[in-house]
Amino acid sequence: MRASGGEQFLCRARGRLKQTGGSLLVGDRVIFQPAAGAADKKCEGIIEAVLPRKNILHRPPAVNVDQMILVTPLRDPAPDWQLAGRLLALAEQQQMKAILCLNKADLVTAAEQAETKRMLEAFPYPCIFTSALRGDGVQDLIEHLGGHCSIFAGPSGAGKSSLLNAIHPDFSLKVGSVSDKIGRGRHTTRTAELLVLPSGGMVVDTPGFSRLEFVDLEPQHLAGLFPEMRPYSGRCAFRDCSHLSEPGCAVREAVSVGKINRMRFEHYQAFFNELMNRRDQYR
Ligand SMILES: Nc1nc2c(ncn2[C@@H]2O[C@H](COP(=O)(O)OP(=O)(O)O)[C@@H](O)[C@H]2O)c(=O)[nH]1
Ligand SMILES: [Mg+2]
Ligand SMILES: [Zn+2]
Repeated sequence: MRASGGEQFLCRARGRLKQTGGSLLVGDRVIFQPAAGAADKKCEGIIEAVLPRKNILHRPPAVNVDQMILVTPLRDPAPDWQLAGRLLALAEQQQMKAILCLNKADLVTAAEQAETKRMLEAFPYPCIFTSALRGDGVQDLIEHLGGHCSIFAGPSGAGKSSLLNAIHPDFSLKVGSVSDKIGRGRHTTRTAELLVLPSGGMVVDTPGFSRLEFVDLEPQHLAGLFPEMRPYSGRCAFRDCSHLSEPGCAVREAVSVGKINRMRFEHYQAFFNELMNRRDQYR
């Protein structure tokens, strides 16, 4: 545990932590009592209570995260835009801010980068082109991290650990997706760790996600996770419009005139159908 002044304490819980059913996760805020007495016990403490959690992420578990840095490689591996869309919806569901970080900018030409920029017109999140290798965008990213607790998400091999090392070389995080894969079946640490930035803010590195499903989400609530749709979804002819095929749909109209990014709308359609199919399966 880290006190508000920054000193670290090794803590035990007093009995069972009833607020959280006994569990303690990365990012939890607690009230603890520094151990009294002997000087060698100076850095020990006892956790009295866990404060209410603002949000919770599963796989890897982390709580009280303010913002997601979604790292998507421009090449090697090719960008999985739908996975990016899924993670952004997940961030919205957990009331986290999100930033899209397009990494490995050194591997694409200026023309390819411009093409990606065009594709991201009317994208509702800040987009930063970065290169952990060359340093592009790293300063910009640091500025977005100040004062927040941010989780680095995105597929394995995207460059999350490399970017964190570029931001703060002392992190010395292990880089390389290939060795990650070899280590997976063995005793590799798969838990997330909260890292403190000298420039302010905290970050959580994650091993990456491959298959992610929406949890506790009904199809009719999906549009609420697309911030750019919110100004239009109340203006559709039907109050319960799914925005897929109904006449008089203000959302589709906004897509057709370029006010909503087309790729984002395609993600919405795909996720909506997925949620409907899943619901039908369990009927
Ligand atoms: N060319 C290039 N390679 C990168 C960049 N960032 C990461 N890599 C490489 O991509 C691989 C995966 O990086 P890593 O940080 O382990 O990805 P993670 O799984 O998302 O943490 C490693 O071989 C890195 O050296 C970058 O900006 N440019
Ligand atoms: Mg990594
Ligand atoms: Zn509609």
